[in-house]
Amino acid sequence: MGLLPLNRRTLLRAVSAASLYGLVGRIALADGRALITHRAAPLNAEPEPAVLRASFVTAVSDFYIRNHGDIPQLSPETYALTINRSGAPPLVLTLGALKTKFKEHTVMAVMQCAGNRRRDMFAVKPVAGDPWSLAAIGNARWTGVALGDVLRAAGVTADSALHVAFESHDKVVEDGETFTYGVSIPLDKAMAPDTLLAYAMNGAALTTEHGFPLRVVTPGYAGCRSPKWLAAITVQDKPSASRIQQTSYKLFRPDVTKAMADPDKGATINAMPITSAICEPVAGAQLKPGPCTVRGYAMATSKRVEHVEVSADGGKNWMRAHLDEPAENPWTWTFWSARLKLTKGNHELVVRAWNEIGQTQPENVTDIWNHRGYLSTAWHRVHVSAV
Ligand SMILES: Nc1nc2c(c(=O)[nH]1)N[C@H]1C(S)=C(S)[C@@H](COP(=O)(O)O)O[C@H]1N2
Ligand SMILES: [Mo]
Repeated sequence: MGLLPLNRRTLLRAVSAASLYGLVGRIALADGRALITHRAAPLNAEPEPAVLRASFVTAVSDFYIRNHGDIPQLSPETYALTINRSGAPPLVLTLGALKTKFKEHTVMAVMQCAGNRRRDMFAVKPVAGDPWSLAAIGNARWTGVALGDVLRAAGVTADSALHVAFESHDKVVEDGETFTYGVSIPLDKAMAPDTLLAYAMNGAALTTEHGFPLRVVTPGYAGCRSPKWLAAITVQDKPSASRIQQTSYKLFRPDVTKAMADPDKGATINAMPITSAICEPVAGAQLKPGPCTVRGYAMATSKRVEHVEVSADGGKNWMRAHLDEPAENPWTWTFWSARLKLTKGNHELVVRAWNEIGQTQPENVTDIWNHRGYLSTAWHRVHVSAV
C-alpha cells in the first residue's frame, strides 16, 4: 500500500515535468523533492497538479510555498511572541509558555493563495505577480493554540470594531523599499475558535519555509492572512498600517488599470470565494478516445460543497462528478472525480462547484480579471485532445 502512491507520484512527476513546465523552473529542495518554481529568491513554488490531487491531506513536502521575502531562521530557544496591548505592558510568551499555558487544538484547513490560478488571468491580459497554476493551495492538519485564548489571556475582549495586526520576522523588498511582512484580520475572525497560532503541520513541527516556529492559520481566508514566522500581535482600531495590508491583496474591477488603481479604494481580500479545479488530466494532454477519468478539488470556504459538475464540451452539457472524499469540515476541500467518454478530437474539459446555498463560480475569467490577478476562480477549463 505504502509504495503505490509513491511510484505513481514519481511517474507523474517525470511525465508532466518535462512536457508541460518547460518554461518554468524546477527546484530540487534540500530533501530531494521537486516543486515547480516561479521564483527562487524569494522562493515561490507549487507542486504539479496530479501530485496535489494524490493526497487529501497534502504532504508538507508537496505543499506550495509562497514567500514575499527571506526565510528567517529562528531559534526555538530564544523565540518569543510579543502581544502589544493598550494600558498594560506587552505580554511576552515563549514557545514553551504557549504550549503549556493554552489548550492544544488541531484544525484541518486549506491554505490557499489569493493568486491561485492566476495563470488563467495572464491568458486574458498580463497581470502582476507569479503565474500560479492551480496548486497554490493545500490541505493540512494544523496544530497549535487558539489565537482567541491567547488574546483573552492578554485581556482582549470581543469588539467587532477592532483589528488584530500581525508582524512577522521576514524582510520584504518591494519597489526598492524594505519592510517587514505584516497583515491584520478583524478581531471577530481572530477570536473564532478555529483561528490558530500553529506550531505544527500534519503532526510535525512547522518546517522553516512554512513558518517555524509559529505562524497564524486563519481558515477560509486568503493565505496572506496567515502570517508565518510570527513576531508580534497588536490589537488596534485600524487595519495594519503595513505595506502588505495597505497596498497588496486589494481587489479591483476589470477596468481598473495598475496606473489608476488607488489602493485605498480596492476591496481587502479576506474570505476566499468558491473555487474548483481539474488536476487530471493536465492541459495539453493527449489522451486515447474512450473513457477518461477527470479528477480535481473543490473548495467552498466556510460552506459545504454541495455538488461539482464537469463538462467535456466547454460547458454546454454537464454531468455530476462523484465526491470521492467530501470535506471533513467547512475549512477543508472536497476531492471529486468524473468518468467522461471522449470522442476523437479536441475537448474543452470544464469544472464548476456549487455550495450548499446555491452559489457557484463565474463562467468567464474575463469578467473577474483584475490587474493584480487575484481570486481567479472562474470555471476551470482544460484543453485536451483524444487521438
Ligand atoms: N511572514 C510571512 N507570512 C506569509 C507570507 C510571507 O511572505 N511572509 N506569505 C503569505 C501568503 S501570500 C501565503 S499564500 C501563505 C502561504 O503559506 P505557505 O508558504 O506555508 O504555503 O503564507 C502567507 N504568510
Ligand atoms: Mo498568497
